[in-house]
Amino acid sequence: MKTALITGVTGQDGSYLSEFLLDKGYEVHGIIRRSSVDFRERIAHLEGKPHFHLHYADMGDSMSLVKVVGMVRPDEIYNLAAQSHVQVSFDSPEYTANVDATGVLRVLEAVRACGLEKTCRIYQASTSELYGKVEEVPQNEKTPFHPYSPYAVAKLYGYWIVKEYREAYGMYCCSGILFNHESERRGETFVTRKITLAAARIAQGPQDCLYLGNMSSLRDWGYAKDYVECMWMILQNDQPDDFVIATGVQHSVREFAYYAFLHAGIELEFRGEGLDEVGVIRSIDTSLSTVNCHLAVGNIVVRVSPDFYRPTDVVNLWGDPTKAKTVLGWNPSKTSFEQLVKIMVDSDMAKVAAEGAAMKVRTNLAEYLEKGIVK
Ligand code: NAP
Ligand code: F7E
Repeated sequence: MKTALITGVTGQDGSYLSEFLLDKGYEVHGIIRRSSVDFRERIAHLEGKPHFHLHYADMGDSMSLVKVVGMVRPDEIYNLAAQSHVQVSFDSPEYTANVDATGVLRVLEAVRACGLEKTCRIYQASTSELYGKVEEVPQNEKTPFHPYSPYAVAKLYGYWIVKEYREAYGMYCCSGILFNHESERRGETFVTRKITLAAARIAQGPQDCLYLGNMSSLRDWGYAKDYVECMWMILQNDQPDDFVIATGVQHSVREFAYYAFLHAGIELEFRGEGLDEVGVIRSIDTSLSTVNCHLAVGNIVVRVSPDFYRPTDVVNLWGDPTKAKTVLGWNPSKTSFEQLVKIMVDSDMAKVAAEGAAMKVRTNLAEYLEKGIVK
């Protein structure tokens, strides 16, 4: 039985990768922190399972990493832990560098300190943000990097230190240069999830308007569940190497919003430009029982806020997954853009409906308590 150690196990990718590796028969160990940014709900269903184990450690604490690596002695490490929000990296650049850049070095050194450099394979979660202010479209493994945020600069260090340890010490360590990948487990402040949650809330009532930043930004969005398979495939390859993981299809934030709202029963029309751009309701699918009856054609439900503009924004990401397809046999077209939007909206429609039902129960209970109907 193979043993894997996952940093960032509580995150979107860590949770899917844990499920994937458990299904493959791995013993899975994950690193968690005392204070999680997101609640541990993504892995709650795995906790207590026989081959799933959690350990406290932190990417900023070498000693804790050495201890866990020494105890687990993994065959494979998936280094997914990061301060992963690009906009946040402008507010906390030093913290981002410590976790996303030096953190990678700490993992590599932990493996060496434990004498596992000849046996342990390491996957590093690299990113399309390395292409940043892009110098070529679409981007592949040979496209020059031009990082365009503190996050990207930190991740560039991670990419190069992995390459360096591969060449200097003959370690089996690789970077997956992943383009944006989303899911129903995506953090709620990333643009896709922010949109699908808002579309569900606006359709069902509890929200009036969604505020976005640059809607013209272009991304190559894939499904996280498909991408974790490729992370594993990268570590099963004969030779350690770096791979672009992407779908090869590009859409704007505006298009994502259009399809998400459409799936929630609201057709949008975008009017105006820049800060004055708005998303207006063109039509409503009244056959959907979930659509709130207070909505009307002509209502403005999307607006632009400068709060979500970035000091430098990456606006043209589009990946070329040919190498992963041909060398690893990975299928980049398993889940289409339309399917991805549908999966996310369906999940958020159900979540918002459940929140509404729970709220109703609480309100009724408060009323019954007040009237003395229940005690
Ligand atoms: P995510 O949901 O934000 O998860 C990040 C994970 O890192 C969480 O488990 C978090 O733990 C952990 N973490 C953060 N700081 C840590 C620290 N100091 N010590 C230990 N753990 C820490 O990210 P994701 O979307 O799954 O992405 C996984 C990785 O792929 C990240 O490295 C990200 O930068 C990279 N990436 C993501 C994408 C994408 O589109 N999703 C694309 C390219 C690359 P807590 O729960 O304790 O906060
Ligand atoms: O932004 C624009 C924003 O925050 C996408 C991380 O997983 O993928 C992710 O980073 C685009 C940007 O993801 C809003 O300006 C408009 O151009 O969803 P995002 P990201 O920055 O691409 C890469 C590959 C990673 O490696 C990262 O870890 O959408 N945008 N309006 C907005 N973005 C956000 N968050 N919120 C808005 O309101």
